[in-house]
Amino acid sequence: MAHYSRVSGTVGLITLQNPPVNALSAAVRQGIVDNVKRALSDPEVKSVVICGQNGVFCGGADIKEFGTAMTGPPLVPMIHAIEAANKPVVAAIEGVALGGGLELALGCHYRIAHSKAKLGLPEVTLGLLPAAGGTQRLPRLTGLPAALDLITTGRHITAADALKLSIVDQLTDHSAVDAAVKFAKSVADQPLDTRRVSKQPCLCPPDVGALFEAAMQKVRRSARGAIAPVACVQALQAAATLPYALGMQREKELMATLFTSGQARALQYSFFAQRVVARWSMPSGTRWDSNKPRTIRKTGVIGLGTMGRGIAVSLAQAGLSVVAVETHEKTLKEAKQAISGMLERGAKRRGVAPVLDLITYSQNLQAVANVDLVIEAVFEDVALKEQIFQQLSSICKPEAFLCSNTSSLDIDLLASRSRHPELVVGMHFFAPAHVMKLLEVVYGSRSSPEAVATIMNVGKQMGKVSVAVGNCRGFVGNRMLKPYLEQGLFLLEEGATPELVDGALEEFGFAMGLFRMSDLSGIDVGWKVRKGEGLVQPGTTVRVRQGRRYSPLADLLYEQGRFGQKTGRGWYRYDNSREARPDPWLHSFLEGYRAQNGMAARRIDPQEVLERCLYTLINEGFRILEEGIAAGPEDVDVIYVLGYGWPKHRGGPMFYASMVGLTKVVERLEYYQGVHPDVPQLQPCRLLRRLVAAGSPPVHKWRDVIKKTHSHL
Ligand code: 3H9
Repeated sequence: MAHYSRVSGTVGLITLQNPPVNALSAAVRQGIVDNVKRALSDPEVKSVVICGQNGVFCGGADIKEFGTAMTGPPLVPMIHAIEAANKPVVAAIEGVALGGGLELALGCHYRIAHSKAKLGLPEVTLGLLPAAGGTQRLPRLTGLPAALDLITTGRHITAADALKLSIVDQLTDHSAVDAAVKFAKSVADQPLDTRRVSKQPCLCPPDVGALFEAAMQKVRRSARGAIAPVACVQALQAAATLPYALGMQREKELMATLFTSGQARALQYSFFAQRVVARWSMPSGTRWDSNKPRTIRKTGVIGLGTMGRGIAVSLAQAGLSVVAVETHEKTLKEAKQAISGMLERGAKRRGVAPVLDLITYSQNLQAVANVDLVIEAVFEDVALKEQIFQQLSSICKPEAFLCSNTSSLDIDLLASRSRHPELVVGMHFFAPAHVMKLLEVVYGSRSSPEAVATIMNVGKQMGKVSVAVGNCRGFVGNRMLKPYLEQGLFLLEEGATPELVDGALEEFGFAMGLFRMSDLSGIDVGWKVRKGEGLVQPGTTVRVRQGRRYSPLADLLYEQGRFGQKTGRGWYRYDNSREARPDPWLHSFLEGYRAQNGMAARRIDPQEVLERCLYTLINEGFRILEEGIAAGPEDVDVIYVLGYGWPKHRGGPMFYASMVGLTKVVERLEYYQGVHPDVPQLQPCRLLRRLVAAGSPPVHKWRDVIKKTHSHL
């Protein structure tokens, strides 16, 4: 809807009304069309202002309408009619002007923005392009290089940057609507020819061919198979080389291809999935928002290694005070320097003052006696963590929340060391903790809903997407990773090379294949985890352990001191650089290993790599859903996209399984299980079979089947 009023005598004020972000639904578009007509035909009205209610201009097209039979007036002619108006139309931008919202503003003759507003064309992040003239009008205002940057990345910019780029004409620290009304009156009689952006030439640098070649190379490299960024460059190429009307035609054609693509569906699913996970509920059905989070002001971080430093920075940047404790003097000194550097760089990037004084340092655990929440981030050693929880339980005030940044350990065990197990929750951050958006919030069997609600809220304050998950070894992300990594090792035993496996996974869209990832995170790290599980048997190559197939290949590399990037050798070699190079030593090591174990190398197809690695990971995801460790497929997918480099345009493992077809996933798992009966992870899990039996419903209907599965257990 849109509300109309006449203000200040001669200004027609159109207010978009569609909470919470005034998305351009059919009703809003109809409201704009009707009210623009009304204002233009009213002789008393000399100029028009368009704004949004509740301090938000517009969040763009209504994404919920995509994929439905769209009704109501289309955006493009609506915006053209505004631009063609014979009375000045001014956009009053508060809150956000994103996507179609910014395109609407670009069709207006003037734009006045509040200094705190954010602007951008984020369509590419939804697998689309700005198809309401955004690709044609923006470069006419900003020039091509800036338009290429904004449209291919979809990043939001500040109002100050928008002013510098000529996207807006004026900023205000007060009401943008009041400023726009005043401005609209002042320009009521001004000619409009130079204000119609589509009539302006596209601002091209002299070497435009080279600019596009470089831009195309850049997006192809970083898009990893995503089609929307490429289409964005093509649309901008049309803006640079074709007259406006033909450029619009090209924009429309490119959008038509993207609009119905699987990638757009995946990315839009991802957008909503990130919001669904915030509405988490515990298995008992208790919604977290009905259990009010407690306000947290003072926090503590124990252990200032890489993770602890990132967590302290992230807490301080969220405005929380932090007591940072590190018992080793040398580490503490280094951490202080590192944390100050991170805070200063972060502040510079965001154009704010660094919050160095929010962090105080101590070598003594007693320093956290007065905090509301402690995050323990010491080395991943269960005995050490148990001891710290016991100490914290007597040092901290009784109502303090005690959290552990463990990546796999038992939260119930840690809780059992505290006098208040209901206040113990896992906070699994991802490295680097001040950059990565994901936080797994792990509730134990005794964690109270209030504790989980509070930690979910703290995660949100820290700018994280928090996903509540149940307690099991490795939680969701690392638990699913295990069968995936194992398949990689089995494939090496059977004849593959790290390059072949990684090549297939990177072609699929992962930023890094599993062996490059293992070299980066450290082969020693995985070895310690397996040792803790009692799987390591130094000096032997026994290939069945704990009753199932086991590959000791990674253990053998560990025994050779090949820990990955940090030692310059791992699955690859790194000659004083981060670049992974194939290593002839590794190839002959694999040949020797196969010969020693009587294994003949066979030719392995990239398709087999994908099916075995991805389908076992997906199968584990279904087990996690079946056990209620994750509430729904969205939770699993958000974790994988934000924490594990799963290609965004493929939605996440569970969404991908639904696109491949659950029947096919089951069939291929059964096939591989027939070939490898000693690998239980290849056995399709019960929920997966149940979903197939239920006719493979779309992913948003899986929760119903999961609920039924739980009620049968
Ligand atoms: C487009 O414009 C295409 C055009 O170029 C051309 C077409 C021809 N539609 O994120 P929040 C909902 S494509 C529908 O939690 P925040 C959201 O689902 C669009 N719903 O709040 C959530 O609902 P719920 C380009 C939308 O304050 C609620 O609003 N635009 C839309 O953290 C609150 O959202 C974009 O890509 C929408 N457009 O952040 C902008 N936007 O309460 C997408 C939000 O049921 N939106 N919702 O969970 C955003 O980036 C953020 O939502 C925003 C607010 C920054 C606006």
